[in-house]
Amino acid sequence: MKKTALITGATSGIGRATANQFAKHGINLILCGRRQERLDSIQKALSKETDVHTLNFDVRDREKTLEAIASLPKEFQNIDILINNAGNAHGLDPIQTGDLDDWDAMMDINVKGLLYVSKAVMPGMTERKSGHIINIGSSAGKEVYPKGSVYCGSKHAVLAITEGMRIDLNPFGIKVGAINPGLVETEFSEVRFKGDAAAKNVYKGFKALQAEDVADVIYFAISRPAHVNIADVLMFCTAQASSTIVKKT
Ligand code: NDP
Ligand code: 8X3
Repeated sequence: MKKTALITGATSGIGRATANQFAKHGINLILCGRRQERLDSIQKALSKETDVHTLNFDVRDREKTLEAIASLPKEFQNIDILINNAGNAHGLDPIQTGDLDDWDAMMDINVKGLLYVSKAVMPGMTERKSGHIINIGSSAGKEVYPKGSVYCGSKHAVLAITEGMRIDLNPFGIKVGAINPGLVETEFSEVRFKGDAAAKNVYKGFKALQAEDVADVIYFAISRPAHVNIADVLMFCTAQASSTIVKKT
């Protein structure tokens, strides 16, 4: 029987590449994001390969998140796979001059948004005693770099929540894991630097991970046999050794 996956942040980058990869393998898709035009065009493209439903909501909005997922038509209600991917960095500032709106955005989207979406999806999984949740963490969830304290804090929280989910959902046979990439060339830096030219330099002088590289690993994780759970993956491009060490030409 075809599986159904809900992917947050499916309008761009890692989420969109994951949607493409899942569609190729005939997985039914619930694609989430705030940019309706993109949701429509991705739905149009992927509907040739699988069944696609879109949900437009901001993961910061608790009520809208719960309502959107509760509104799913019957054929999309049994969610087998949840990819908690929506998120971004906002700003790159020392803690003493950090912007409060940036801090709110990172904590509200990366941490609380992930919790709200999970809250809506987990009851079906616990009832059916099956499911697979993958949280997109980051290398920033495993180490802290200068000017990244709040983004890194949000991703450390994602990893702690992932471990907690794996423990609490263990009696239900639900798989939980985290995929933690380093630098991935997506719209991430445009968002972090708010469209500033600095974004263009982030991936210059080396070959960063591409969204498709991360999507490959996500698909690998969800396609393992029932008894195998990929609990935690740290992946870098070859040029990157840590958050602060990148070999550039
Ligand atoms: P992109 O900016 O390309 O994609 C981010 C996605 O998140 C978009 O689809 C966006 O959709 C969605 N999103 C952002 N804010 C909200 C919100 N408030 N409500 C709903 N959806 C939202 O970045 P990436 O693909 O790189 O990022 C995806 C994940 O990967 C994030 O969690 C990020 O932290 C993580 N990551 C990224 C790395 C990188 O270097 N790029 C490395 C490690 C981890 P829309 O705007 O339509 O709502
Ligand atoms: C994204 C990777 O190093 O820009 O999570 O924080 S980094």
